[in-house]
Amino acid sequence: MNAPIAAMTKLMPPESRRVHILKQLERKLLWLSAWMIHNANHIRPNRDGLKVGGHQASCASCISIMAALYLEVARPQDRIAVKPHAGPVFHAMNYLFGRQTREKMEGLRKFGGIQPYPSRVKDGAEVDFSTGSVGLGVAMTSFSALMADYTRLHGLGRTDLPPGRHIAICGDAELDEGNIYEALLEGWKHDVRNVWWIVDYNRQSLDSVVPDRLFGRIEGLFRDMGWNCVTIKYGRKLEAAFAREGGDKLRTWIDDCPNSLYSALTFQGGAAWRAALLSDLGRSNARAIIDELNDEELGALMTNLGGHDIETVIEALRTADADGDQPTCFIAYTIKGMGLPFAGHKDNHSGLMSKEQMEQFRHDMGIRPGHEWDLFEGLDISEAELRAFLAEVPFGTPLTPQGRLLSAPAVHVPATLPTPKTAGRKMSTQGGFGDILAEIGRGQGDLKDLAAHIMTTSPDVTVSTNLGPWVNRRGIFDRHTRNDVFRDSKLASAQRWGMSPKGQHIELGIAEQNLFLLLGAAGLAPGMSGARVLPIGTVYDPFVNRGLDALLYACYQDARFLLVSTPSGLTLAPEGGQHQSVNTPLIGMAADRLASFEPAHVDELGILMRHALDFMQQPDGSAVWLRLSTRTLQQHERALDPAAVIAGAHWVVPPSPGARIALAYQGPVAPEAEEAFAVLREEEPGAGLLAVTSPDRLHAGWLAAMRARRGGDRGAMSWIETLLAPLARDAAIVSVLDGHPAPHAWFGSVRGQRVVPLGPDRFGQSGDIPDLYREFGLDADAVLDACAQAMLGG
Ligand SMILES: Cc1ncc(C[n+]2csc(CCOP(=O)(O)OP(=O)(O)O)c2C)c(N)n1
Ligand SMILES: [Mg+2]
Repeated sequence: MNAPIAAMTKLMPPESRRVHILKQLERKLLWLSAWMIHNANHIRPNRDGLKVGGHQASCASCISIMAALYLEVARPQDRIAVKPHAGPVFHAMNYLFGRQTREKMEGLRKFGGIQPYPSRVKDGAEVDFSTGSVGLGVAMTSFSALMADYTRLHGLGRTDLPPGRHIAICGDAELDEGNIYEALLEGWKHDVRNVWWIVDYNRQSLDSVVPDRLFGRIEGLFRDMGWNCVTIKYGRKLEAAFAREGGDKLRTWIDDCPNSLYSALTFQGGAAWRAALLSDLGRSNARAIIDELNDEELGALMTNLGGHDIETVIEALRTADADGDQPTCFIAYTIKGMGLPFAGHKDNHSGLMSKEQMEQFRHDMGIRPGHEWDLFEGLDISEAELRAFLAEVPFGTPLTPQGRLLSAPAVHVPATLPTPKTAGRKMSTQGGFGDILAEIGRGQGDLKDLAAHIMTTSPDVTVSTNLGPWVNRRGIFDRHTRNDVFRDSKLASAQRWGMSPKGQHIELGIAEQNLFLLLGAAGLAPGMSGARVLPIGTVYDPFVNRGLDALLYACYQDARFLLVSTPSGLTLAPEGGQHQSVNTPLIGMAADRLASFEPAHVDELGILMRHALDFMQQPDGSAVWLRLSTRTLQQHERALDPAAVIAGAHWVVPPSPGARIALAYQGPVAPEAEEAFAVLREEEPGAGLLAVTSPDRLHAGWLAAMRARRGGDRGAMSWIETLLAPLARDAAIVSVLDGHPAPHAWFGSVRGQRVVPLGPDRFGQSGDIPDLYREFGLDADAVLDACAQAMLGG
């Protein structure tokens, strides 16, 4: 550093010195984020000719917001979701704190490098929330705040750590996502607190500049939902200009300036600003403010928005911090691409600086070639002073000696769960689920601890998915105790819905995305709060589709929970229409970090519920999904091998060696399969009957075995291969499920056998089960026809 400048700046009073250092660090963050993307696109060898990509403009837009938050206001216990396209700024910030490596940053968007969008699982413990599918990370903070209250009020987790805020830095276009408003409404119902959303209001999305006056509407929405709303519109330079004579006219001019014109002028620079301003204000007393500035200064003044003025941002955040725990939305006006050559250009979302532009930028930033990654390059402060500053940043202190990712010991799950006595009875899997959970809810003996850690939730289908008996025992969660008026008035109801901080069920409104966001937040409780929560969420099976992106988002973050979707398929017959689900078994197979099952009988269900509660706690486990039904089936007295049920299938009637046919069923169509099987056996005494509990697990096991064999482990064998081994090489398999038939179609590839898979590929008819099973080819006749077809090779 230039010695006289250093001496001069050191003489500044402490507060201005502090601001000076912050501004230097903003430069560093701007440089590193842009360079990281440039390096990935223009410096690293490119093997496939594909554009690597990155979002330099999105990063530039939120530099001051992130610097203010991370370097001044945030505390280690705060949990922060960073808008997806600012991932590089986030990584650069961690680089400042010594929590990110140069190698990783050089590998941005490369295999094994850091992800384009912050990822909990892939980028490591510094990432509190993954982001990428816009809107979800923002809403997630509201649910994680709710969970933080839940775990604290239940005495779960780290009581030694102070409560933090749950903060989202979000793009303005994220507020177009409907899930944001669903979450706002739900948050209001639950009186969430300690949530901050800081909107990077650059008035640009991907394609274009957003309409004017939109924010008046959005601000109103936040206020209506009980949020505090703070607009950070202008920076200090502009405020000072407004305070001068004629300044009011300048303010009115900017306030009235359409977003697209403001963006275009920003891109064009000082001369364009002057022309536009003089044409409107040239004859007014605002002219003096304009005339005394050269073009560069005028451009700087006109783009001095609040979101780029770190002092203004810090002041706004600190004021809200002092105001308490009310949810707060900050609307920070910014310019997309601020400080970069394409600032304000409407097409800049995916724009990358050219090599020439980057060269100029490097020069302007005072970075010598070969020193691009050096932390202290190009700054007018000494390394020692910078290090001393960073050492004092509150967020720079690790949350715990182990870092930000907390953990919680596993809760013991007894070897068997209290499964209802079913001998000689008819029962549905949904009924069995409710009964088992209600028994756990008694909290007797070795179930006490397990019961205390379970948290249930449902989007307004608590009663109709059979969570009622559990809720009656464990109560509804609310930060405030609220009596059940019906109960107090002695009005008859099967539901006892008193609410208290000790309740263990979180009742949600209908929005399914909220269910999955809450399951996601609850499923991350060990890492976030050091609390073991065993979340169980229920939903109607078809409406998994409604929340699907949020479900996949929860799994992508490796959240651990049990999803119970019921009722499902055509089997909920008279409901018809969109209540019938056809595609969900396929989703269960294709979703990563989600093990899905569909038991037919309650003994299988008991095994799978036990497995789920255990598996979701294992380091190499995952979330679990059970697809259930309201159809009551005759239950069997039998001894099951739990390992087979968990691995995905078991022989109800094992085939004879060399058998020419087997019948496989999944879920509530078991009686039709059994009926057809009885007839089939008269012709084919060696035939086998297979109960499939999880095409997902069978398929995953098969893929794994094939991979292992390709890798040299010649003896690797999957469960489906073992199961099908007794059948003749040219045997036929007829399969049936109440869902799209594709999840079974691959059985034929395992050993080259013929499969006739049955299952609806259409939906939408009301009717009773006999009608619908006949119409969609699931009844015993259809199964027998398929057997004949399969045997004949048709
Ligand atoms: C659910 C979803 N839809 C679409 C996209 C593609 N996309 C990525 S960024 C973006 C616009 C983002 O604009 P904004 O949130 O304002 O961010 P910024 O201007 O700060 O880059 C879109 C449409 C996405 N990532 N996720
Ligand atoms: Mg934007």
